[in-house]
Amino acid sequence: MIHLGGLQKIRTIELSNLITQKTMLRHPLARVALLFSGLVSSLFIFDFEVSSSEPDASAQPNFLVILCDDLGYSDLGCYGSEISTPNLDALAASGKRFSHFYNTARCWPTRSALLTGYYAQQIRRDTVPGVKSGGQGQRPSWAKLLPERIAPLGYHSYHSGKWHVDGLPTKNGFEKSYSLQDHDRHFHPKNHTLDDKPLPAVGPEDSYYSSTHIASRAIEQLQYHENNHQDKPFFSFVAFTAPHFPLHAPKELVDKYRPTYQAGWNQIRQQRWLKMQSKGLDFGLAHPSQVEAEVGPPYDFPEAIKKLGLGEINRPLDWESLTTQQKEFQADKMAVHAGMVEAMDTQIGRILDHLKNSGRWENTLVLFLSDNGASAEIMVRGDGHNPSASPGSPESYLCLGPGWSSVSNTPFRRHKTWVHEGGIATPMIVHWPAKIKPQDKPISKPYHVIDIVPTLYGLASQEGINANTGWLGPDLPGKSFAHEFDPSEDRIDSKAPRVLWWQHEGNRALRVGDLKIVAAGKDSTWELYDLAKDRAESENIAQKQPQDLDRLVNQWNELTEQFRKQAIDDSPQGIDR
Ligand SMILES: [Ca+2]
Repeated sequence: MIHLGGLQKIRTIELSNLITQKTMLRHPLARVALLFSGLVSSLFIFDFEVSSSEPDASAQPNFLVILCDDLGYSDLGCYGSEISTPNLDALAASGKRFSHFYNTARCWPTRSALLTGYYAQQIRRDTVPGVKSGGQGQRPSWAKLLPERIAPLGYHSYHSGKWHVDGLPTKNGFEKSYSLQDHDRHFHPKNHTLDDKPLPAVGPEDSYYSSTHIASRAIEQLQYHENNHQDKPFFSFVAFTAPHFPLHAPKELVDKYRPTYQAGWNQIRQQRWLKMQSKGLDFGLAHPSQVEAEVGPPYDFPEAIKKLGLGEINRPLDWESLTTQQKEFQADKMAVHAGMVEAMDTQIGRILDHLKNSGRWENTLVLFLSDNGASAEIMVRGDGHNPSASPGSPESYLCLGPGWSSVSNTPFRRHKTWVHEGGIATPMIVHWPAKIKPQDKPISKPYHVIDIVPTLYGLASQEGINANTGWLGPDLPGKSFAHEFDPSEDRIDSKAPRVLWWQHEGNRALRVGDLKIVAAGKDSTWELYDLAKDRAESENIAQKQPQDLDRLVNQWNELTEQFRKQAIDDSPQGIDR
């Protein structure tokens, strides 16, 4: 049940979500909260009806969620890239793109948020001071993953690729899992599991490539589903490890892209920006963000720079100031990155073909997104780096670095781990022939990976999350974006601004409507931007609008404290619901 604390929270913090989220409106106490708040007209009362009918299995959609790793905002053709991504471009052309979709800036917090519907700090999957949390944190018992939530609704769930969530996939609702746990080898992984049992290490003679194998396993699982649960819907979670470092790609693709990137990062970034604008992604900006030449990788590994040789450079300096050796080395790195993205797109095409051939195409909702922005990191791990090895080959260990990640994140500021737009903005494609009408213009309302659980659960249950759902734990901070699929659907939208919160390694942000406060690093001061006209985060208006700054900072502090309290509470009975 909701006690007073829960009610207070709904009224003060979650109000914007509450007004738009039918699921919460169905709770009788949420109704009372709204009626007393005086902020809703009587029209909303039509949303209050509770349906108790069982879901109609024939109408329940299948879900294919494709999450990739460290892909930048503009790395797909349909988001402005020169990289060939025909399968994802076609998906976007017959579906929709989101222009303001967000992740959490890092691998593991995004995965836990995507699969639970909570901010990672609420469930101890990103650092909370004084609490055992972060990459090694264990979720509270109430923070279940989506597969366990939708199993009672008839769904069978499958996982293929990166995991990076606490616990094992098959102990968390996934019926089948291929888990690639070796994050240092795209060609010959040493650690990977099938249904959580170790597989033999892949030998050098094997033709294994991560994206190919992840797709093959996903297809195998879908085939298993057809053979064993044909009348039931599925949730397939395909988590590619591309294009995360080390930059490894099939040689023919690296060779294909090598000439392209001789042009250098200044020119490619400008080309992308021009193409983005032609694709409805201009954000009202006159220019992309200024590349911050002094901002390098988030972590220093000076020994790695030495191992990589004189071609490596850890600052995004003007391309023309680079030596010939640096230009060649850097251009090759981007060629491998592009090869990884194209190879992943090809493998996504195989999975989509399987859906078409198995009759699941019409009623499968496909989501594609990235777990964080492109990375400025530079390091050498795994089997090390052989300077004489061909770039992108198994003996090489290369990272994108800040020069090219500034291109991948065009037109935004900063990179993976930061919560400026470059770290947290992701391309997001949705496709569902049965329900989604193709739309050229991107959906520009802000959404976040915390919104995926409310969306998918709502579609699976055909009702949403309500008092009868039996969920333990705090109210979900996210809201469904399913109404965006069909703009003709009657819907009264909230006038209240959307509130989104971030924190990662001292980097902090809060977006309220179009205003965003952001700070880089634990002790740094807050900056304030109006994203409606300055999504490049170029003009800090903190001094011009001190009241807005104070209001947002207070709100960030309140939410942070609320999430900290939730993170320490393991007992379902101690939680508001
Ligand atoms: Ca990542």
